[in-house]
Amino acid sequence: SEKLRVPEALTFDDVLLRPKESRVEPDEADTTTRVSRSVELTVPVLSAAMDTVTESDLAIAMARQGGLGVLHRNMDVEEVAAEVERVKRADELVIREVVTASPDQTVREVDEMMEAEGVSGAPVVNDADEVLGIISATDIRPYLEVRDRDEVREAMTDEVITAPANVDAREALELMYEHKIERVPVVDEENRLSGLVTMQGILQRREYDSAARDDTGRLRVGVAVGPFETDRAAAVDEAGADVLFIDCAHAHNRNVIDSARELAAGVEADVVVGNVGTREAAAELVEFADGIKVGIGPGSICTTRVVTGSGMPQITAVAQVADVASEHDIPVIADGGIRYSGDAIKAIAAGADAVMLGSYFAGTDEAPGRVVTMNGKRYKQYRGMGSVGAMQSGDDGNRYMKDVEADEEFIPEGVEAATPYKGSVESELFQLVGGMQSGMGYVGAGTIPEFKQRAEFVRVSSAGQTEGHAHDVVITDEAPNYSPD
Ligand code: RVP
Repeated sequence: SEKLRVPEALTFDDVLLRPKESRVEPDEADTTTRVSRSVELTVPVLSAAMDTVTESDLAIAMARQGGLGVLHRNMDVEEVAAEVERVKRADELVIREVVTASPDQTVREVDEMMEAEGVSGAPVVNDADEVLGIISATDIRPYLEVRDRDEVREAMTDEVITAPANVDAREALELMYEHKIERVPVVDEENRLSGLVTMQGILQRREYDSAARDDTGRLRVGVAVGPFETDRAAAVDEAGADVLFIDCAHAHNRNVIDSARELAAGVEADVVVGNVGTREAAAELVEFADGIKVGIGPGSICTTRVVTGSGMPQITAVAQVADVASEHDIPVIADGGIRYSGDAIKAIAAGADAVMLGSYFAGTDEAPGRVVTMNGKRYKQYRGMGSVGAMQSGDDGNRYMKDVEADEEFIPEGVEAATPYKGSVESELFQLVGGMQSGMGYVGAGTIPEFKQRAEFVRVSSAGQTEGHAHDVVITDEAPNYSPD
């Protein structure tokens, strides 16, 4: 029967990268990529928009390391807008929420205030927010013993060095060196306080020299939005989100596409649409999306394929979508099913520009939720967004259910689980990206575009698959990038 003439579809374990002549040392391999039309990353890795994975803490850590966190949508609109702002503010050169003193406070009061706020200096402003001076712990110290009821105006430095709103890091540092100061208030034309630049802040930013930053130097952040959630989209766009991820388990759906197209036209941020897993779906999305996300059922906590009988093995899905997307110069993100760095680089070989991972990050310190111990091992909770728990705690518009009330019975497509506790995102990303760079080295490619060109797959049998894992040995020490289960 025609019905039984079926095409083959492959996933990670079905293929390996064919080694090729190389002049590339792994640590020289450049992983710079694009996740959407105008957003570039130095690290081609995103953390999943799931309520046990990405909130602002993880998003901040991801962006500092050069990747991108995508905030989940199991929180209400105000909450997620505040989360976006937290990420955007985290590494800002100019601090906007400044602790200030008033001239007629006593020295003692200001000392206590600075202690409580965890700062060691404060601009002194009047009721109109005009900067009158600046006071630091050093200014206060001599007063505290004998004259702690003196007013701030006595103790402050009144010849204060300020900077204009458009100051950059270099100029701020120049001012600090020249005047031997550690903080510079930022003022408008009328000398009203609009922010503060600190030496500590500048040095901290320097530590993250490959961070994902927007044009004004703030960290980048992605946000998941339901295809029909116009209000959420508008709110997070307004809050400064860099990329919106229009999130649907099956985006190749007429209503979803129509709504996503409209939503994309109304926002300033780039818009990535997904998930899809076929050429035909990609052909629809390239018309309006700034990026396409691929994955129908590969996720570790996902039961879509078992429950619905539908899906597409991930290497084939990525390759098919990338065939179409690359013709339109639209980035592709491979989402789900990645367990090892080798899987991640295979996804890129298949045509993806970046990868998204859930379980890999769910066990880190920066992911929400606490560490639990079972049988002497440490874990963190990790659950599918289409699991019973996530759908019950989510608001409406969850990507795995349509028009379902919270207390209604529904058909889950995910499970609730636990994943081994892992430590910091920084060390997890170091292993992941390092392994990907080594993969680029085996293929002899120095950049992601070159790698996509050069990479070729070979097909692996199940014997070859067994051979590839540690075998016929008992592992005695855990490797930081490999666990056999
Ligand atoms: P993984 O990295 O294999 O844990 O997969 C994470 C991905 O799984 C998510 O980015 C999302 O696309 C998908 N997901 C999330 N929830 C569910 C579900 O409940 N079925 N699937």
